[in-house]
Amino acid sequence: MVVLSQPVALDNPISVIPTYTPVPVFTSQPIPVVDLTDPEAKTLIVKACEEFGFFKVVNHGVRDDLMTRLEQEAIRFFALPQSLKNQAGPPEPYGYGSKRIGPNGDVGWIEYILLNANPQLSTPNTSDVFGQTPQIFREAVDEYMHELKEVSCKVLEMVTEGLGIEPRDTLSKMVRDEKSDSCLRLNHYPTAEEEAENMVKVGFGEHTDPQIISVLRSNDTAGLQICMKDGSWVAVPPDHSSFFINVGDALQVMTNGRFKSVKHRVLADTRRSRVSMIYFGGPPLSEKIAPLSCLVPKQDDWLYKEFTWSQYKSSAYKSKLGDYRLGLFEKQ
Ligand code: GA4
Repeated sequence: MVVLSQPVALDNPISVIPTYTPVPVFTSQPIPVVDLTDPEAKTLIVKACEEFGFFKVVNHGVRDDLMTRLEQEAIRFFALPQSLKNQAGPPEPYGYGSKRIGPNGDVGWIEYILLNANPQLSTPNTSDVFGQTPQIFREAVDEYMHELKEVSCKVLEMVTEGLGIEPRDTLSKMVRDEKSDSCLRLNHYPTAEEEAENMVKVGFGEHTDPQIISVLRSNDTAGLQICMKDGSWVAVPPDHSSFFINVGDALQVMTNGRFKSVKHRVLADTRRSRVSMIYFGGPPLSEKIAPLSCLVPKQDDWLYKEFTWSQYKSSAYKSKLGDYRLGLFEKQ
């Protein structure tokens, strides 16, 4: 496993990071695990998306060395002097960010790089900072994104099959589209001292992901928690060789609320730093998002108004992390 050799402090003049009390990890935790080679996988995925909006995937077919290669590139970047890293920021929304998340005052114990799947949409500065090894970094990113797009599409095709939707690429074609607005987030959560007894810093505050699907891979440091339907939080035991899949807001809308966009958050660890890489599969900006008519034929039964992904994205960027973003698009 790759670890940062030296603890990195976040050198950004924001002192107040919110804190939470960590949730105990339950040994009999209920998070579903789906083996993608299991003939029953599509049924299990639909069930997990309905009950949790979240599940772990094993036997996904992505080579371990591809994941560790990108992780090593990320670690190499995060270990650079702050002044160099800052040259790849601020994130608008793509590029390097430290402590500040989004444009509306959210903060967390985190530094990150956000990249669009389309390299032309990422900040020019990002490539400058990777100046010493730009091809190596970009190759690792491109290869990883290519594989993760495949995993996302495979899962989305299992979703459509499990729901009995035809054609089976109804959802995956939005992510496969060359104009798909997908992105990759590389996160580094440095270790954090306990603030007061049992209180740790919040790495990434609670939120749902706006896109269709998110695929997360992390090192073996804990921190991710998901919110259950009853409002309780469950700690997700880390597993560097598996992927964790989230239902995003757009998929909640397209299934008319049958699938839940899962609320989740990350707490800093007191002993080890966490590195995660998340692929967000999004539709093209001009794509219309609405409940799928094959699932909900009568528009009167739609819980959401139709919107374009571009409209949803700009509305999301006007919101705070913890806001309920779909509220604006619900039918009265
Ligand atoms: C949450 C999911 C993704 O990480 C992200 C985030 C984005 C950002 O960090 O720039 C947002 C957040 C995320 C939702 C609300 C807005 C936008 C920060 C924020 C406060 C890249 C995304 O697409 O939406």
